[in-house]
Amino acid sequence: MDLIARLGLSVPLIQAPMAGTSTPALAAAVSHAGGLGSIAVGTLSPDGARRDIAAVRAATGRAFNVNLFAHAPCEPDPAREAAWLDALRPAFAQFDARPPAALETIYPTFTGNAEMLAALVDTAPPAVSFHFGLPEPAAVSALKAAGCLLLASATSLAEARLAREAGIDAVVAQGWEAGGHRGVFDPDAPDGRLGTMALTRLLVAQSGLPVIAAGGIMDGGGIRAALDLGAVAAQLGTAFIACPESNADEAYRAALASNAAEHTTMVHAISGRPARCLANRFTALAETPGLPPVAPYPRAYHAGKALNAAAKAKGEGGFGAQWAGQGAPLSRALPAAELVALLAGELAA
Ligand code: FMN
Repeated sequence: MDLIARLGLSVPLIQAPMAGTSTPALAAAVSHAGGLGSIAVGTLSPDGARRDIAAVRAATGRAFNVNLFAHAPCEPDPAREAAWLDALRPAFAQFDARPPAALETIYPTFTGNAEMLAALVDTAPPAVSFHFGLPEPAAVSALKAAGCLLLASATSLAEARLAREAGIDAVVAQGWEAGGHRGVFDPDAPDGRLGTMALTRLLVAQSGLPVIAAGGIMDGGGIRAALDLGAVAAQLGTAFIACPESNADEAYRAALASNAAEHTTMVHAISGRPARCLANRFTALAETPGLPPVAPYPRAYHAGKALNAAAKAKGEGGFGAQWAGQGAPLSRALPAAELVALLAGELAA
């Protein structure tokens, strides 16, 4: 299957779905410029997903991607969560605030989510991608019958093989360098931490699926390197955060544009799953010795978002989920269409 031809792309480039940061306007601008724009609906309700899909469609007639979280359903763990909230109490107190009394599952997984599946089948986006795991067989069949091309993140050969067995059409090889949440299917299993180069090559050779390379790719030279490794396209997230069409707040943009971009770190404490973030006050807090185990994903994120809101209310932006990959210092703050044109030009040079 020629993924690029099927999606009608003129640049072998996917703007990564970025929950909380990507927007319909960003996705539409990227798609309109010849790449594949993505929206992330994993944190939205089915109605929110329908609204965002309609917004992309209203802005461009070109193909786009809709991303979902397919993690294992979250089991509340009251004792562990109470200890975690207690450990965060002093951080909240710095901003005259208190942690939430109890954690909530702030968004459900796509797994078993019949209403979200119905929203996707009804709207039939050209591409649908999954992070943190794979959809159930019935969802794969329904989405394929609706004409959707299916993509899934894989951080290892084992995950890529599972994607192939599940009927996924192409795999996003997410290297250790990548910004945002690691797509590992089981966050409690050992993580081989493969870098983008080794993982892309491995999946090209052995997964049996077309491979999209992701992690640390910031410019046309990086995209070309990914193609040289045998990838059919590159997926770039961090490169698009500084676009005016993104939802990144001022503190995030300022950090990305500063020397702070030279330091990213993998942090569990913000959401309950490992994610690569600009080193900031939250990641420093996460390294405090003697912290109890972090509450499970996404329940920990309820507290993480509350702490950021409390800090922001007092003018401190350093507790944000400032996800970014290792290529962050190469970020360029350009409108998305200009950035895609620049990337295409660099790739062709
Ligand atoms: N991947 C997803 O599949 N779904 C998401 O919602 C998602 N959110 C992200 C948010 C941000 C701000 C970033 C930087 C990445 C996110 N990712 C998400 C990971 C990307 O799909 C991709 O793996 C990553 O951006 C590639 O690395 P790079 O950021 O170095 O380009």
